[in-house]
Amino acid sequence: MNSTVYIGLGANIGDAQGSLAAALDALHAEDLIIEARSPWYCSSPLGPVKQDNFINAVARLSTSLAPLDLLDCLQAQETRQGRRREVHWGPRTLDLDILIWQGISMETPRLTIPHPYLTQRAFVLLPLLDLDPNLCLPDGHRLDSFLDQVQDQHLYRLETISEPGQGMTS
Ligand code: A4P
Ligand code: MG
Repeated sequence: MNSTVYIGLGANIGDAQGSLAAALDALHAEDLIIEARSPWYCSSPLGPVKQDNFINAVARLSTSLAPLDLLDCLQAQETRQGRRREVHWGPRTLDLDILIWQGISMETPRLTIPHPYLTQRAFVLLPLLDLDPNLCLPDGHRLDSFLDQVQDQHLYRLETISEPGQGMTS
């Protein structure tokens, strides 16, 4: 049976939007279907590292993979697209994070779901809500209840919300 999963995409080196679109195209496969992508957002860098603005987006997937297998798949794609893990929270060509896995909460050394910083980041909350305005965490909390605490974070949407049938990945 397939699971519904939301992943976050981010990049701030080179053609960031092109890299994120290329990653979604490459990930789309028999055991991993990209169902929808949020609009692209431009966001100020969050965290202690001084770096360029990011392009961020979120995608909804349907997959038959197990959580750690999906993480392997995302990390392999990051590596294929030139990701180097040099500075924690530093600049990157491609970052793919698992944000929400419907019905699953887990905390292991390699993987925490929901993503531990999800509720503190406007650049994931807003695109998640674009895709599914009533989305909740596995514990039942509505995502829109966290918007107040990220109001001071700077980001803007780069496009209007896609109509069904429009290209998802480019
Ligand atoms: N890991 C644990 N849980 C997860 C999960 N749910 N999804 C582990 C993905 N990975 C998860 O990640 C480090 C390790 O986290 C992985 O090996 C995996 O086993 P990483 O991608 O190698 O390193 P990182 O990205 O530097 O660390 P992290 O903690 O993933 O950072 P974040 O959370 O991705 O934050 N500002 C803006 N505006 N936009 C951004 O996209 N991103 C970051 C990085 C900082 N500031 C930003 C943005
Ligand atoms: Mg990451």
